[in-house]
Amino acid sequence: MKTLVFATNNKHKLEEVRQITADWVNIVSLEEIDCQEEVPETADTLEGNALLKARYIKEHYGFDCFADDTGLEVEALNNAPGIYSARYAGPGHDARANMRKLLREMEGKENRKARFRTVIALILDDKEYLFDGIIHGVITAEKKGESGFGYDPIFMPDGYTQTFAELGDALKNRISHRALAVHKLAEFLSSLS
Ligand code: ITT
Repeated sequence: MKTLVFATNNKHKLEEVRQITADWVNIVSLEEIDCQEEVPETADTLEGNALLKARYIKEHYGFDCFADDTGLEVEALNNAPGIYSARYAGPGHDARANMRKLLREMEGKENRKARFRTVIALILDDKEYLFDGIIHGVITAEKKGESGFGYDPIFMPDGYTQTFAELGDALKNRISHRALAVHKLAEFLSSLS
């Protein structure tokens, strides 16, 4: 089985990707390679940030690896918060404050369309590859559900009547932006062997 470092400090992402990839790749966390740094995310696109994170780990630790950068893009807000999703309400990763701000910005808006977009950057044998995954949905009027993380309680994917946080991890990990990107990564890796 292939072994890859997953360059993320987000333990929810790590858990999701481990569930999605279960039996075809051995995922090593940053903790396991003794990396405690906040990896820089200073680019202005998801692609750029995913590459920055992966390159940082390759350069400083020498491992083949991949990174995920994800944004929630809301149509009525000109695709905000986008690359600023993690710090929408200010520095830090306070999901409650971020959701509160987004719900406030959406008050009175008829167009509730939004999408989650994940870009995965893979560095393998000194080459770089990108894979993406998009899921369309709407921003709900209030938070609902307990599972998942981040904006999951206010995002309802198209074709469903519950938020990601109500639908639960198993369903989310079958249909999500991240699952779609991870499956592209999987196809690519299996095409090599
Ligand atoms: P790493 O950069 O260390 O991977 P991060 O949490 O900073 O972790 P991002 O830069 O990709 O990750 O930030 C995206 C933010 O968007 C993240 O903090 C979450 O709040 C939110 N987010 C990402 N994926 C999500 C998902 O599947 N469901 C809900 N919210 C998500």
